[in-house]
Amino acid sequence: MCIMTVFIYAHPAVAQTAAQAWLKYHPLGKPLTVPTRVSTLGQSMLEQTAALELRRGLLSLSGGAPLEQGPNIILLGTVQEMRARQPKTTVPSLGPDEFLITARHGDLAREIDIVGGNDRAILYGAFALLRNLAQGIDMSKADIREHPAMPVRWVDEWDNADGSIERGYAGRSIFFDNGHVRDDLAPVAEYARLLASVGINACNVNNVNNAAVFLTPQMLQGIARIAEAMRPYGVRVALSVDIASPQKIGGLSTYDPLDPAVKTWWSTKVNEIYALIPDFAGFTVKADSEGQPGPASFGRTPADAANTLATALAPHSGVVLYRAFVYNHHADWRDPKADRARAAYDIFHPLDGKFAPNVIIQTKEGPIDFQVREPVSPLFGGLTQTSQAMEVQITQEYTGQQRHLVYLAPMWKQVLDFDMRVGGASTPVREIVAGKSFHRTLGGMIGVAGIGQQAWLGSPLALANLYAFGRLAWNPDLTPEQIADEWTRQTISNNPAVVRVVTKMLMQSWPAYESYTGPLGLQTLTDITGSHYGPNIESSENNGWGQWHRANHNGLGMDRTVATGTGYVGQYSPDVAKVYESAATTPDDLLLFFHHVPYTWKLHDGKTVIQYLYDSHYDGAAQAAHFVDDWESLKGRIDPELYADMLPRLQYQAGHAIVWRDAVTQFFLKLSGIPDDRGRAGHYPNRLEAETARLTGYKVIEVNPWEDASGGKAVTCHDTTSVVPDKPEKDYGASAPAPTCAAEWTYNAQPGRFNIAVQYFDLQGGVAKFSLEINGQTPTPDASWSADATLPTSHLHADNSTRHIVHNVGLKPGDKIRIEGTPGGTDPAALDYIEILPATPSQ
Ligand code: GCW
Repeated sequence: MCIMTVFIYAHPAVAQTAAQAWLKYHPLGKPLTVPTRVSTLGQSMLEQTAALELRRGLLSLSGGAPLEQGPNIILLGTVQEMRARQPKTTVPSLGPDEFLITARHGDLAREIDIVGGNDRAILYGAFALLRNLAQGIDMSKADIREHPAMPVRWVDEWDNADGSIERGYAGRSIFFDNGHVRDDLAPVAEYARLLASVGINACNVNNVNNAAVFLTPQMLQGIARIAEAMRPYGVRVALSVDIASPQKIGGLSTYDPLDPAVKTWWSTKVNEIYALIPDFAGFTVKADSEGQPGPASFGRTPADAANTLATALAPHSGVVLYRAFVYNHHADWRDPKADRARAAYDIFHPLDGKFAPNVIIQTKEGPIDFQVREPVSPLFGGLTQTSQAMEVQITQEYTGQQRHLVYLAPMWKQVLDFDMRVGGASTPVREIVAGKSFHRTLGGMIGVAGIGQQAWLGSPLALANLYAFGRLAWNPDLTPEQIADEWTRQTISNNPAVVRVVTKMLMQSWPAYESYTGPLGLQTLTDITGSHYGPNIESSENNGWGQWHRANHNGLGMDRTVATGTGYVGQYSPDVAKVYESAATTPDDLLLFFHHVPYTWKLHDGKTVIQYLYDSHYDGAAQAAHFVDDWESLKGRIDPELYADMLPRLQYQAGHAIVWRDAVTQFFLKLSGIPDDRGRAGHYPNRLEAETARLTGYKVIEVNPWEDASGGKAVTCHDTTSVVPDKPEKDYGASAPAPTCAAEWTYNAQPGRFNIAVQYFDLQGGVAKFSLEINGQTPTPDASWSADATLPTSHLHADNSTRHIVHNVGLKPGDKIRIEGTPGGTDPAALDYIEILPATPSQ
């Protein structure tokens, strides 16, 4: 018997740490319920990592009390090691990544055994013990046995070699810079800790677009260093590959996947990779999609391409994740039968059974593209002889880009629980992707993470999504509430009142976002050809991208039925298709995804579609405002830095939810001609529009799209009457002194104290300054502010329309309210309106 005890532990000095996420291990303020002496039975790297993690966590949870030296221990080992040590005790056989945590109480000593089916399982057991302790759970009688539901639990990064990140909202890459792998990979190791703590076992480090450069010898050397940094945490590295690599970087004249020279090129390349990275996980492929090259150029199928890669990887036990995200982005929008939603099933279903055993088809959760709500992709039910993985997006491309709080676990959970009814039997997606339904050995979940250098995901609460992704891939039976509760306890506080508030906010956030950005299955009504952030309702029409909602004067929604529409509904099993084929049985929240109906169509509760659109946008924006109140209720009960970091984000969201609300409701009011029966849409009685003010220097402009500004107009301080999309305006930077412009109104309503909301456009390219005066006086300290946020695009529209509130201002009839705007750089200090609201104290 050999009991190894490692005493040395040093904290690495890392700028970006896992403690910025949920691995905080706040002191519990009470004695720990487990021994704090940690020993390992074996010497493997992962077992040693497990011991280090435990010591580090226990030290911190106990508030720095020295770790015990006595007979009580936490003992770590594999099944074989435990059996050898304790021949008289039955140690059950465990599968890969499966662990056991058992407390035993001898006469003289207390012991917690963490037993793993493999080395990595010991690390997972260690993290599980710490997770429980950090939540204040008594572990003195621990008796836990867990195994992951699915073997493939990967995160994908869309990082480019230059260090930018496609659809990333947290700064630059932790992996790459300027065409190279970074020298300092300490943050990569910290990321691997985070991933391992929730059971994620591989990380694909590069973008699925423009991937060829990642297979060059120089880059692979760097990738090997990344693999080394992640290896101690059992996180294997994978790469996205460009199917044209044999031609682009290999010097061949073709990349036809069936060409013998191409096949040899891939085998040689794969051997080169494994010589550097023996535990390399595999390849991810985006081909024939959104401009990426693919097998179609040679008349070959995705199976031909996937199998060529799979053959090269098979001797090393590597896998191919071939993405089903293949569609024609030049579709004919005038063709009522054209339908992007059909593409994945149309292309991949006929290939079922033709893929090599180490190929996994990676399908986005819905048939379009990570919209705020979509039905489940029918392809999950359409591949019964092929391993499958479900791709979800942790980075919030279409769900508020981390500037809006949107906890996505409830959405993922609905997809996982959805029963595809294949063959008329119960086949929920979670069992299909786990490989259970159709007896596949591979399968799993992939989360597009988008982590960057700014505190991983930019906004602290957004990290609940990364956490939830790992937890659901490990155990899809967990509920989103449970996961939110766990995450909050580890990240913010164990105080039940705090946990209640934060969990409630998280749980309400996706429904809120859905209701102000795209209810009833309309998808996110955002700028489809641009940033995917603010509202731009017509941008999805009249182009080939296929995210159509077909709204016109008479009705809206896309007819995807078999009877009269695109036939998409027929891709589901008969049990599911029956529900979606008829508007009467389709759930309201997907109605407009499947059916084109008049605005006066009655939903299941009798409300018309148009009235629902109005109500949901007003309710959703009100909910976003409540998040601010909820957060304010935590003042003094949570870490002040976290409080101060999150508050302005939620205030911003509340303002931007109003921008969304007004854009969508104004738009549909005009298009349908049917008024809001509660009189709100298009009527803003407390609003003073900038275009109606007495203007000094400011010029009135038409905003494009018109619904992105109140009344379609704004004023800008630059000497222009139109704004060219995405072209910077005249630069007032260093050379010319910035002019100051002013808009002035005379107040003529009831006297009293009010909040004055100022709606302005915070454009990229400079920091404009604003100030508000009443009768020439600055009324409050918050009456001067800078437009210094980083929001998408330099085009003046809803992406950057922002609300600043000046609190508790006294007003009486005849008062002059004046806003002065000073452009900065290319930001023209543009204004939309001011709104006079009931007073609240400023925070
Ligand atoms: O929705 C689109 C994104 C692209 C992304 C693509 C994909 C990586 O807008 O940025 O490209 O999905 O999933 O391949």
